[in-house]
Amino acid sequence: MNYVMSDIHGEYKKYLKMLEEIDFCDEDTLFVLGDVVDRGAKPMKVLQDMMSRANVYPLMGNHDLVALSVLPKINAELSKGNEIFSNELSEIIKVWYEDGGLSTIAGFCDLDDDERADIIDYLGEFSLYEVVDIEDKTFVMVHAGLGNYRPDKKLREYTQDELLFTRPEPSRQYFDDESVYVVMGHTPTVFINGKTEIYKNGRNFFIDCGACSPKGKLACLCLETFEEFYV
Ligand SMILES: [Mn+2]
Repeated sequence: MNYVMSDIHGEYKKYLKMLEEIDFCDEDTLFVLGDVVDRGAKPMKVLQDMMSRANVYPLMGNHDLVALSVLPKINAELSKGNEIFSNELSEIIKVWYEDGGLSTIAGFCDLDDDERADIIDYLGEFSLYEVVDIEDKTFVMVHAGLGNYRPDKKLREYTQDELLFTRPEPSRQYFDDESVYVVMGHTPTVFINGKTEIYKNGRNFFIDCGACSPKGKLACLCLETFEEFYV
């Protein structure tokens, strides 16, 4: 089976519980639609688990993109034995802190040299979108949506900003072909319809159910059956 989760945001316990809930096995595939890091307590543990599994495909979220740009700078200071707050990095780190970066930075600083290098390499492998054909349907998966959508625009022509930071109109349908579905995270469903459940509108699925908020849930969608799972 093919499964999709999004916006895990460091919620390691919920992530592991969800893998149990869906009986995730080597024959299955899991797509993680970005924002693995920040906010929740253990983003490094989530990343390390994901990278240990060949059947987990990571997609980039806006928070992961920040991590990929800043962690190499922090790593360079740590490798030299320097304090990370005692140089020009401190201003960048402060901005990231204010957007939930504390657990990512703290967890990263606790890792050894090899583990830090692995995290940076892994973040560098995150793709901007994935397309998968399942039976008679095609699923386009992307963290935030297809910003500035045009029917004739190829997926590879979208910018990082358009794919990772956009807030799409939920009812906006993409692609004339009615077998093409779009699965997105980034915009918590509670902001769309007030519910912490997967929000479906036509051929759009919004699956960020706010795993890192007190009343939120981690959601998982099975692409074969459209079955929904929550922890
Ligand atoms: Mn996001």
